[in-house]
Amino acid sequence: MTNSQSVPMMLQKNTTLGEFIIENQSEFRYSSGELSRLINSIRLAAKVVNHEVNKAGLVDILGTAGDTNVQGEDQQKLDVYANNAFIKTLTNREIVCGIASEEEDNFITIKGRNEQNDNKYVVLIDPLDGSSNIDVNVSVGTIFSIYRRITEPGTPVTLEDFLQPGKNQVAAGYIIYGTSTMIVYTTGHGVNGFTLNPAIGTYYLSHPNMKFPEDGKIYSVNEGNYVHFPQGVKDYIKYCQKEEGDRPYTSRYIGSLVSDFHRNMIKGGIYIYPNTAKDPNGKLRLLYECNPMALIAEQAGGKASNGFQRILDIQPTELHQRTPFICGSKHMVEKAEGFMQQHKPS
Ligand code: P6P
Repeated sequence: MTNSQSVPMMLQKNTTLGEFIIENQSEFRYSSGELSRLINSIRLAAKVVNHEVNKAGLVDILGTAGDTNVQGEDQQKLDVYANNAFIKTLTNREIVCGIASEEEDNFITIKGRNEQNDNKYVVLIDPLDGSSNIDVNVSVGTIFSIYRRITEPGTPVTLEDFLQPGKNQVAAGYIIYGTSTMIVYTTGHGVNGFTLNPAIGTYYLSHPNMKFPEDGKIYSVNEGNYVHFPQGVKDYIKYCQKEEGDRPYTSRYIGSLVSDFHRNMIKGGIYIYPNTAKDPNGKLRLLYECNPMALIAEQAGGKASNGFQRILDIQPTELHQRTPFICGSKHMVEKAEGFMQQHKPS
């Protein structure tokens, strides 16, 4: 039993998210309190969305909103609800100068009280990832990514503020609306997970200092697309399935990135969404899915690449650009990269 005196307050499991943010404020090099207020606003929005997600089956909020997003995907009503909830909450806190969302064609400029662009942070979100699972009651999630703006405060926010490589993120995290609702995030000093006590609406530090096991026995990939995968990915999948040593591995694929990632981070595993002939850059979006998950993975000792390049080093060129994504236990990602690099595209 760990003596509670030996564990810093900020990692004691009865710590609330609010106490943790205050305890960690001094760690953040821009410790002006704005990032803390920003994380707090995400915490509030997550509670609002959680309430709707958890009763989705009870009210007429299922089904599509009758519209499609910039990705050409049917917008689920909860997608729209979640998008609006996060935008509203982030707008009200006078901290953010711009928001980019999977559900918005272009970024949104947010002006401060004095109608100036004085706020320092931009936020990129996938408000409800895995939303195709909503109607079948499978876990979904929110993914967020936070940068300091590049342009001068007081000047209009520009696309340049959003098209930063993932290594520039000052914070990233996800909310998983599963059997319990959790917020998992990093500000560059490790990864911590907080579980919501719905009875009192408070998040408690339930998973301090989360670490990706270096090895694992779970691989997550949509094998329905196998015939369209690059040869290196096919070779890695066959490696996972071969009766040899600690293999075959177990195949687990929920169809919800946040859920597959979260399980793999706790148990050890690898998630792969490769490019195919139909989707030459894969399906997942670099800015508000892969970059935040890659930062969390690396902060927890894992790895994330496109098979050839570290995700966090990719210089974005478009807001909704996609990338092949391999992420998880360090040794598993390295093994998959080895197979892929035997068939490096010319
Ligand atoms: P497929 C959900 O739409 C998502 O972006 C991820 O959450 C998930 O892992 C993936 O796409 C599922 O895609 O093509 O396997 O259904």
